Amino acid sequence: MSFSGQLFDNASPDGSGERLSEGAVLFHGRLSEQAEAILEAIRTVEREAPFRHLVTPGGHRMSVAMTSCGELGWMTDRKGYRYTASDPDSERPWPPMPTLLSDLAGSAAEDAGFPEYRPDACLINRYRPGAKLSLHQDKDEQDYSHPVVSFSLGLPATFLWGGFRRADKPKRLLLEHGDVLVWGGPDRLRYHGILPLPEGEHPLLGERRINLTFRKAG
Ligand code: MD6
Ligand code: FE
Repeated sequence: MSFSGQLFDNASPDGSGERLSEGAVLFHGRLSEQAEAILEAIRTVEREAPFRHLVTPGGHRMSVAMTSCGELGWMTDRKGYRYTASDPDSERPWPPMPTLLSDLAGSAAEDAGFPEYRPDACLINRYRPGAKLSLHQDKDEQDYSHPVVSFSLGLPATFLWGGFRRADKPKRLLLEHGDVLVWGGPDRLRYHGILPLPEGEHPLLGERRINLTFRKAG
């Protein structure tokens, strides 16, 4: 039947996700069972590397608070966006990436069609109501052949899924607690962002949304 081909095209290689385009798959609620263990892993990271509001090269304080774990951490200041091997606040290496996190990211990447994914950087974003992330490309990594894997926890947020030019009108997508988004291949350099987080109270996270993005940066 005519629609069966379409259903097939919209599934991820392992059938459990929704294919958004050629290189992008959304797995709804994939992390629901592991959410508390993931939050515990984040607490171990933030004890060593607390969340902080970074400053963009243009001098704006970001509304999203960030920290990192893994061999490399993403940061920005007046000098620009980059990855560093140590936390500039403590001058110590970034905390190691908890195995639970790298394993979950690796298996999601595999189910989306990117086997053998070994992220070396995990950026952790914390949103309170009103916090947003303007349209951007993830392009501070060395090699764009590796996908980005993103975990969402807590309050739902509207994700802007754009094109390859900043001016391309983005689609809107709701990212909810437990969702995993994997994107790479031909979609790797799409513009994307997060609309201001609406007020709300999540049973596990309260007035917060946490997003983790895994990359192979070095
Ligand atoms: C966020 N995410 O969801 C921000 N980047 O809070 C990102 O910037 C992002 O979700 C690359 C790939 C997936 C993402
Ligand atoms: Fe991004």
